[in-house]
Amino acid sequence: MLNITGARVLVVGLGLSGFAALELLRGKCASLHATDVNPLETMAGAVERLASLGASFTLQDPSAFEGADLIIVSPGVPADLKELEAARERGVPVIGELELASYFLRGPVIGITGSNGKTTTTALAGHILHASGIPAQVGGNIGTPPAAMVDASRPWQWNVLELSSFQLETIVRFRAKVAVALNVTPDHLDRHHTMEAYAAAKRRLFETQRYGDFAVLNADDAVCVSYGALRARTVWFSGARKLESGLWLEDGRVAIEGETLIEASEVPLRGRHNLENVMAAAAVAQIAGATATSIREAIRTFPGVEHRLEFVRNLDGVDFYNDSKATNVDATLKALDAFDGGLWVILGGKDKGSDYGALRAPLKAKARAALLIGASSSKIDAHLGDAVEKIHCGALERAVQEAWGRAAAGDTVLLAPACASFDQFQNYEHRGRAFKEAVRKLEVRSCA
Ligand code: UMA
Repeated sequence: MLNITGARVLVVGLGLSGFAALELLRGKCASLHATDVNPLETMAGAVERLASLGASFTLQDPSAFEGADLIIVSPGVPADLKELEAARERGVPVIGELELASYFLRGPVIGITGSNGKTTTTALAGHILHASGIPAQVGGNIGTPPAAMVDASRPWQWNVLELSSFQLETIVRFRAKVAVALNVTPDHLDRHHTMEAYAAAKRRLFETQRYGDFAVLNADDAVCVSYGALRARTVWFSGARKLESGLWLEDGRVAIEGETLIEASEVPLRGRHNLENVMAAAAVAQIAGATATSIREAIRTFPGVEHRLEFVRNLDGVDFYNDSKATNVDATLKALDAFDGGLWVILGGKDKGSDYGALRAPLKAKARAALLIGASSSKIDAHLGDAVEKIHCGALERAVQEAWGRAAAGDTVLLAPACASFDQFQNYEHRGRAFKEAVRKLEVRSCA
């Protein structure tokens, strides 16, 4: 059991998760301390918030970690930071914010992970549960830190959590009654170093499950299949073939145990990958008690999620789509898969150690040009070779203008960058908003 009473607790990272952890711990331990690589004064409102929490602050250096009895890390803080390794050697427990929250969160957890699609699936699962009258709150990597969900949690209410490898890497006791893995493809290799370590971090979600729990897994993904060999009862789904049991896509319809759940044409989201997300969310909702009828109705009315293949506008016959959340190569492949052709694809940003070679074939088949932006432009250029015309634009707004200047009616301008945003933007939301702003500023081209 976690010993908080009387402990001197250090919270590492003062973003959403760090502050949520501090709020949760207020009044529960002997003293609260915080550290961050950035000076407190550079973070809006942080001085006042820390003062109101009665927490002290030290800029992140080895001394900040001295004397702590318990260390809570934010998801963005590498678990192998040398100060954390040293603390573990001293016998100091180091846990993540998710693990901390799990000690206080009431109600069962639905944990949804995967390299791509987890935000859409989490939002959709929450939408179906709400529409079905099943009490649920939604949070995690999607935006609300688990620690900030504790107050509103109730024993009879589901906690639907989007979970990243960063959050799962350090779990010990945290357990999901229903755990979902959508797909596991290379991502965050700058943080996890190897694909094996990345897959192992996500595997933790299934390792802490018990008999009687459920695992909802993609039957076509080898890593997800490997998670099925653990303790939980597995519900499989497939976007590619008929299964013996579970959910699959067949003759243009989503089927549960062979019975039609919904026609694919009724799903208001583009792309086959979204049908996989629909299957996973439907499986989760069914386990939580939703009926096929209410699941179907809720899917039909799902508004989608901002920055995920989000339709922005049609101007002069040219469609603009914002998939700023496509922060890795696999997500961009899925976005390309959702269109037939005529694409002007905006790629680039902060590289995460990715290989962009897999984009060559679909770009050659479907794209009129790749518009390259940000720090990874040269690397992407080299990896794409001569598969597609490449236009170096530097900034996002310039790429939008360039694409608009050359696109013809029927074409699509797609932001699906395959990279993180941090070289030019605060985060992918900021990048998505900047794209939409640039698109809104475009004006109809006058006929010559
Ligand atoms: N920091 C340090 N030391 C370090 C590294 C970071 O002090 O060694 C500090 C930074 O200076 C900053 C703070 O840590 O002040 C940020 O902490 P954080 O990166 O954990 O960010 P939070 O604001 O707590 O947001 C986190 C998730 N961020 C990451 O995992 C990087 C959010 O996911 C999540 O929505 C939020 O918790 C609530 O659960 C974002 C994300 O990009 C959307 N996630 C990745 C993804 O989806 O690919 C995993």
